[in-house]
Amino acid sequence: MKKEFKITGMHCGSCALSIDFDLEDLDGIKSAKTSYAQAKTEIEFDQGKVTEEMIVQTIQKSGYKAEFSKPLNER
Ligand SMILES: [Cu+2]
Repeated sequence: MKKEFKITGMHCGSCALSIDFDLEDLDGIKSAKTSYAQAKTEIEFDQGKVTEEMIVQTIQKSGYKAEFSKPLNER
C-alpha cells in the first residue's frame, strides 16, 4: 500500500534524501519519496512487514517529526 506522511523539521533537500535512505533500509518498504519542498513523504510499503508506527518512528529517529496522512490511490 502507498501512504503519504507529513514531515516537519526538514531544512534542506539533503534532509529529504537522508529520510529516504533510512526508510528504504527498513524491511517492507518498497519505496520512499520524500519531498523537502512539500514537507511530505510518499511511502510504498508492505503492511505485513512494516507498520505505520514503525515508519513514523524511523523518521523520528532520523531527527524529524512525522504524522500520519492520507492513503494514496494505487496504480
Ligand atoms: Cu537538511
